[in-house]
Amino acid sequence: MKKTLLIIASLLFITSTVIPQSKMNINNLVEYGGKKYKPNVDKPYTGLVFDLYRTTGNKSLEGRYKDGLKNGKWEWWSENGKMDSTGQYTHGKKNGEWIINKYKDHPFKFVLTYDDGKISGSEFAIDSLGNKYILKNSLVHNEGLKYEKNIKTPYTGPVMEQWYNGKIKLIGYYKDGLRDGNWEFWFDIGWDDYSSTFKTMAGEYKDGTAINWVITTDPEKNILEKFDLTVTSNETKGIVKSNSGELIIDDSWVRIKVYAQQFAWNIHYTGQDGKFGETKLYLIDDVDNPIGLDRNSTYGADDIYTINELVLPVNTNVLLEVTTKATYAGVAIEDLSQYKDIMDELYHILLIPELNLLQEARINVWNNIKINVKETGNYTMRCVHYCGIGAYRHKGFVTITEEESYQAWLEEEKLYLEENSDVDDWGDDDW
Ligand SMILES: [Cu+2]
Repeated sequence: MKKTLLIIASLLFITSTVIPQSKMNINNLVEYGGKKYKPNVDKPYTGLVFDLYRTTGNKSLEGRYKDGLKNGKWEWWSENGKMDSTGQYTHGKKNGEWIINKYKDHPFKFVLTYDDGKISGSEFAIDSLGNKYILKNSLVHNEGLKYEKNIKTPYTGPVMEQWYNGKIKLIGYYKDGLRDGNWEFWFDIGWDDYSSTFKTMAGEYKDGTAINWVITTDPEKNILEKFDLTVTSNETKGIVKSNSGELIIDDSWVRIKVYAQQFAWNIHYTGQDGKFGETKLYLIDDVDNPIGLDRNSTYGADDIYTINELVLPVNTNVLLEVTTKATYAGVAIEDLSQYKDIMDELYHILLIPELNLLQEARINVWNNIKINVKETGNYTMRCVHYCGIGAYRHKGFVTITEEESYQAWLEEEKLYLEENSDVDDWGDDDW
C-alpha cells in the first residue's frame, strides 16, 4: 500500500516537471475572435511565444498567452541582444510598470505605468543604474508646486526633459515640489550622438530660487566661452523678494517697470509725471507696442519704453518692478488659467552680476528690486533661467549715468516718441 502511494506521488512529480510548457514562434499563431490559436487546435493558445531576428537568429521577443490573450511578462531585445523593452499583460491588457526603449542608443529608457490597458500616473525615464527621473511634461502643477500624477504630496526626486528628437534638454531635481540642487540644460545640436548635445546652462536652485549659475554663450556659433555668474542669494543686495509686505517709498524714488519676454527685456519709464500709464493685453504688438501701453490712459501720454535698454540715474533710489508679459510666442493670452502649465514654466530671471542683482520675472506677479547705485558704469542684464532655445541671447544693456545725462536721455527718448507718434497719425487713414 505504501509502495503504491509512493509510485503515485512520484508519477505526479514527474508529470508536473517533465511536461514542458508549450512554446511557439509567434508568427505561426492564428487569430480568431481576437484570440490566438495554434494551427489546427480548437482551444485558444496557452503558453510561451518567441520571435527571432532573421539576420542574426537572436531572440527578438518572448511573451506569454493564456486562453488566447497576452498574459504575464513580455520582453523584447534589440538585434545585438540587449534588453529593449519589458512589461506585463493581464487578460490582453497592459498592466503595471512598462519599461520602454524609445530611442536607439539613448542613455535612458522610459517607464510608463498601466492600469487595465490605460496609462496611469506620471511618466519616468530610467538610467542604466536604475535611477528614475520624472519627465517634466508629466508633472502636475498646483499652486506653484509640482506633483506626480495621482500623488497628493509634492514631488521630490530627479527630473528630465527631452527635445522633440529625444535628446536630453534638462536634468534637475525637485524637493517638495520646488526646484532644488543642480540643474543642467542642453541645446539640441546634431542628431546622431546623444552625448554631443551642447550644454548651455548649469546652476543650482535652492527652495525654487536660482543661485550659482554658469551659462555658455552662442551655441549657434559654437562659442564655448563660459560666463561665471556666481550670485549667492543671501549676498544679493537691494532685493525685496516678498510682494506681500508694504513697499515703503516716497516721491523721490524713480520707478521703472521691467517686462520680460522671450527673449527681450522691455523697460517702461514713467515720463515727466512720475506715474505709469496703463498697459493692456490687447494693445500688445511685438513691434509697435511691446508692453501694450495705453497712450490715452490718465498717465500714459508721456511714458517711455525701450527694448533691452535699462538706464538708471546714479545715487538715486530706484524701484525696479519686474514681471513677465502675458504672451506666449508673441501672442497675448487673456485667460492665463488655460495656459497655466506653460506660464508656470515661462518665467525669466533677471541678473546683473556686477550690481549683485537677481530677481525672478513671473507672470501676474510684480517682483521688486530696491536699488541705489553709487557709481556710473555699463553692464549687461541677462536672463539666467532657461526660458527657451534662445535663452542665451535674452540680454540687454544697463547704463548707470549721472542725473543730468539721465534727464537728457529721457528727453531724447521723449522726442523720439513724439516723432514716431506723428508717423502713427499719418498711418491712420482708411485703406
Ligand atoms: Cu529669459
